[in-house]
Amino acid sequence: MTGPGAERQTVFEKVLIANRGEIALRIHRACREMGIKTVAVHSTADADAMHVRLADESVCIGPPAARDSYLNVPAIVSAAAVTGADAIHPGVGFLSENAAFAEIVEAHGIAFIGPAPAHIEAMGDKITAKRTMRELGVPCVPGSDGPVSTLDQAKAEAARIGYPILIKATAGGGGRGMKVAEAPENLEEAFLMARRESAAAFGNDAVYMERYLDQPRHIEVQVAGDSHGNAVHFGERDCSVQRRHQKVVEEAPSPALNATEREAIGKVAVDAVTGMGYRSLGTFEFLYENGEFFFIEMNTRLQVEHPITEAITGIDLVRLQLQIAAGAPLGLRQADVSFSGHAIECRITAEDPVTFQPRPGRVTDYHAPGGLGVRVDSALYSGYAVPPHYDSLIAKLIVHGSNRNECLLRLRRALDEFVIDGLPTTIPLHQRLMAAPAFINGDYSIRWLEQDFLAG
Ligand code: MV4
Repeated sequence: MTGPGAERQTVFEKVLIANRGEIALRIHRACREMGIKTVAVHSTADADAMHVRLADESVCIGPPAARDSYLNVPAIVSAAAVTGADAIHPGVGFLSENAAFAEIVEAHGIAFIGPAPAHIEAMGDKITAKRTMRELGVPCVPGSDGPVSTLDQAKAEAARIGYPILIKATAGGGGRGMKVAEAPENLEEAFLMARRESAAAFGNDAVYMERYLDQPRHIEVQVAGDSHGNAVHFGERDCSVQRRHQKVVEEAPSPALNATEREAIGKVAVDAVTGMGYRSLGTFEFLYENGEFFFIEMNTRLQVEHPITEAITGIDLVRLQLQIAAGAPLGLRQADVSFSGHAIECRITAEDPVTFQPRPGRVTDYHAPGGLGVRVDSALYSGYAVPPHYDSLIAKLIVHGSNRNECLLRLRRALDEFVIDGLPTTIPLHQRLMAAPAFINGDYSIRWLEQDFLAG
């Protein structure tokens, strides 16, 4: 499962960053600190982007629409070939979990900074992912052990699993193609709707069934495995504060777990990484309810919320990801990973803070907060025009404190200092969230933001 040249070198000379915005900047920073040259690729809408300015070289790969630029595989691979990049970092979103892209990159003798294509593909198919995990001893949500293709089969499975039932797309993720059946009389409609939505969204109408968990928390475990059989975990993140499957706030550690649960879930994830021979950073997503963990999905990429894990462990995860992709051993054992304090990330988007309508525009004035324990990952600057073509995330505010309360006090202070003028942002939403009793008490589920906080 090692990439080309894995044994030959310990670090890359030049990395092409196949992404944009704050994450492209984050990857550039890791490369620069490692003495690695960077190539920025960008659409015509991103010619003035911060990562383009900072990179050693840049290549325009197409017009604004992502499908013509950041998803344009021939343009990206050509840019790598022309600039002599020896590796491509896909960032998050876009091509980061596209197994065919990883394969094409490697076929061109360029290292893909991520896992083996076979692992991306296996985890991209949610039934294969669950089956793999179940065989490795990872607890999964009770459900069908494979696709459910007929209504009769769905009825039989539902009777066995018990209601309420959730029907999910095999090709899914992000909540599309998901339908709940509360009782037997709702099953037919839910089954047919889930299949129809899955076919429309993914070109694949295969679905599977699970027991529906009503008020779980979304808790994910950050792991890393190398090409020498070593694996560690970096603890968990609680990402339950979501709206329409978009994370809004994340924190580490989860306020819901005790030390025993934390250790247990970390061990489960590490054993699965070792069992799979998985190489790279990865994240195991679990639903947690009534003291029980259930695996739902594995992400085979760097995640947007990785900085909170960096804050509590002091480890540069992007540097580690680059080293692993170059074939280096992890260089740390589980006992070397120590956890300190508490971290919270607020995702700030260029959206109306009440309606969540995207509001791109020009930043007329910008001032980022600072001070002890405050990190801002953002590609914004005064005068920058946020383009309308992409995700509305414009800044991540990551605050670390020696305990959760100190972290909260510091986060409120940092939010009050943050100035982004010229366009509406979700900073006021975060200010209200950080004053909400349920958040302060750590007492929230995946339903809380939409059903209580925003509804009430
Ligand atoms: C679930 C669930 C309840 N029960 N599975 C949402 C997208 C996909 N990643 C999995 N998702 C869910 N799976 C069972 N058996 C509830 C969700 C879910 C959710 C999960 C994590 C974070 C936010 C969520 C919001 C709505 C639904």
